[in-house]
Amino acid sequence: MKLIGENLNIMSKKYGKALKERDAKTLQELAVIEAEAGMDYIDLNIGPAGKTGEEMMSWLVPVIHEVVDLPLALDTSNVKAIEAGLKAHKKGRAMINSIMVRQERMDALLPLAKEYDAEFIGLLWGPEGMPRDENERGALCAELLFRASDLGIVPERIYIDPIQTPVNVQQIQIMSALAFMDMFADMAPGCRSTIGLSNVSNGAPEHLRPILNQVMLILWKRRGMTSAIVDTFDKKLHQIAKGKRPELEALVAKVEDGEEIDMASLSKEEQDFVKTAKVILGHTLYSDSWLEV
Ligand code: THG
Repeated sequence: MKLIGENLNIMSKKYGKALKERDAKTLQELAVIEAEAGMDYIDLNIGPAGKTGEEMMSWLVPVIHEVVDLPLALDTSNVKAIEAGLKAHKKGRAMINSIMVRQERMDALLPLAKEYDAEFIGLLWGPEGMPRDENERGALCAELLFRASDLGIVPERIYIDPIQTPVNVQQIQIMSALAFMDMFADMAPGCRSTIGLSNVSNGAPEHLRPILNQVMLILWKRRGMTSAIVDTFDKKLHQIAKGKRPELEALVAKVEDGEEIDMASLSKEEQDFVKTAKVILGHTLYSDSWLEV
């Protein structure tokens, strides 16, 4: 799986402040950490960024490319800021993060993706907001692919994002996003996929976020997800993404397939993975203390 580092974002205490203060050094240090951690892209999440977005993105892209050669994911709802980022992006192919399946967003952004030969994330968020089930996700995906192919954009440039919701809010939404991924390969050959993984653990206690993210990644990986937007500082997560923890992948698959598991024969780490998989899959109700029971 390709990894997109999420840490350069306006919500972050340290890096959000650095963005607002145009503190290049702090942001460049993060970019180098992300590259050394093996990220394939760096997400530049400047938020909606109102009037300052254009100027901020024009400044930020060359600042980051001064120290790393990675492609950058331009993460903002501000069309002018996206365009400014595309103009400033001279190393490799930029990524637009993201294009929603809404008329005005596609009208504004798909032509830019074509003009700059950029990759883009197609977010399955429609005119009525979040899709309710896998079929609505499928319909939104089909519409986006149709519009893109109409402009001559090839599937290889497109990353579909079925939207990760927090586990402590709606387990059912996670099930429908997973179900969509089961049909995705057939409906969109050659197309790629991605997911904002850390959303799954939003609002969970800080020390429990990594295991939620890790187990969720296994569930996506099992469905052929080709990339994910992730926490650069979670080393175990990277190992899983790169296929270096096959025993944990096999264990989560067993839980999903309803196979008998002898908990007493497992290590503490393995037991925690089993319990967490059961919570995400809705076999167990979410509570902040699921590992203790
Ligand atoms: N899909 C797409 N793009 C996305 C998302 C998505 N971009 C934004 C977001 N979701 C993915 N990025 C993040 C970045 C940070 C966090 C979660 C998702 C996060 N940060 C910690 C917090 O807020 O508590 C820590 C912040 C800090 O660094 O201090 O959880 O779904 N296409």
